[in-house]
Amino acid sequence: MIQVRNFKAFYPAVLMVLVIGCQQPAKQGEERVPNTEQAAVDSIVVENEPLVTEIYTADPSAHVFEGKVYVYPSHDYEAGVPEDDLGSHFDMRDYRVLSMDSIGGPVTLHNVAIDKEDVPWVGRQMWAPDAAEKDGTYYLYFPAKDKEDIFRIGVATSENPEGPFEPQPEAIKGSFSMDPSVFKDEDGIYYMYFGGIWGGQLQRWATGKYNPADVYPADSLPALTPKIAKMSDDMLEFAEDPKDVQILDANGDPITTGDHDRRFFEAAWMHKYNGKYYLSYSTGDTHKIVYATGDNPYGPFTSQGVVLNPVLGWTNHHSIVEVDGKWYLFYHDSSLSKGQTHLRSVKVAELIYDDNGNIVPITAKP
Ligand code: FUB
Repeated sequence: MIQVRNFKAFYPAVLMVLVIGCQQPAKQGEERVPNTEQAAVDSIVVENEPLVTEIYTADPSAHVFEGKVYVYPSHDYEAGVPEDDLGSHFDMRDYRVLSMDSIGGPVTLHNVAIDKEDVPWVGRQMWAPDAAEKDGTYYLYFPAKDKEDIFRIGVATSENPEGPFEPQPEAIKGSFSMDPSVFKDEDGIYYMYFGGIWGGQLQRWATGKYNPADVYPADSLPALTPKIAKMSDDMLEFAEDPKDVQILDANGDPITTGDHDRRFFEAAWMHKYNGKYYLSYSTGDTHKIVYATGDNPYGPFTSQGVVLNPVLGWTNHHSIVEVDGKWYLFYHDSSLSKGQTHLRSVKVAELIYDDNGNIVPITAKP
């Protein structure tokens, strides 16, 4: 384990600015270009350092376990796989956990928590993970393509939050697509949210069965949604068939496929603030993290606004966690790799709510 002295700058909310710019969403098949000049609304501007610089890290899922902050990121590295529209260049092979006693304090980069060679069913691409704790056992949930190149979600267990984790021999039965995040509600029930379109393959499951053709609903029709499933008591399986999580506009109509500024792309995260359920997610080709609120874990959720404007790099991915009475947004950008989309670094900023429970959007400078 390496003690990291880094994480010197942490400049939370200071400036309200208007960032001006506009960009058309990329169509599938178009080149994915790093993006920093997107339309943005009034936002808090932050500028933070990567939590660690020894390795590239991305897709941070943050939790407080045993009084410390643990971050479960993807471990980006240069695998040498050519870039394509399905994200083949994100060819990660293991996970490393980060931890810190407090936000802004020294960050520990732990040893490899699990490697793809340890997981019999995994073929390639260990993407965005999450973790949960129940009765003293830690569960690492991770997506990867199986030997048939179909994304599944696996689970591995440990007595320690940082691992090493022992994988289940097979992926979670009935799992598909990627970006799992596990939310524990106040009644002690755990739910997994998951899914992602394009390279995440969610569109291939629209009929309930795998269809390798990438077909999407027409632009005017309801967009594909994230999925939710209650977890079994032993946390190793789904306790129910995954269900659609509906995201509605202010009129109560489903967000449509053509609404690239608000439709679900990937990276669903759930948190609860003042009794309300906040579903946040990435809009993919418009590069934002947005959120929608609801009254229960299943939704429906009503679209509200932006959490995080586009960062340097193509992907935008986050988690939201309360630490010592303050709320924080963990996110990533490609500043350390000077804009390489698949080599990202995890950062953290304070998250502010207004008096009505609206999240004040953040603009993160590289
Ligand atoms: O890191 C690989 C993929 O990129 C994640 O699973 C997505 O959320 C995006 O960040």
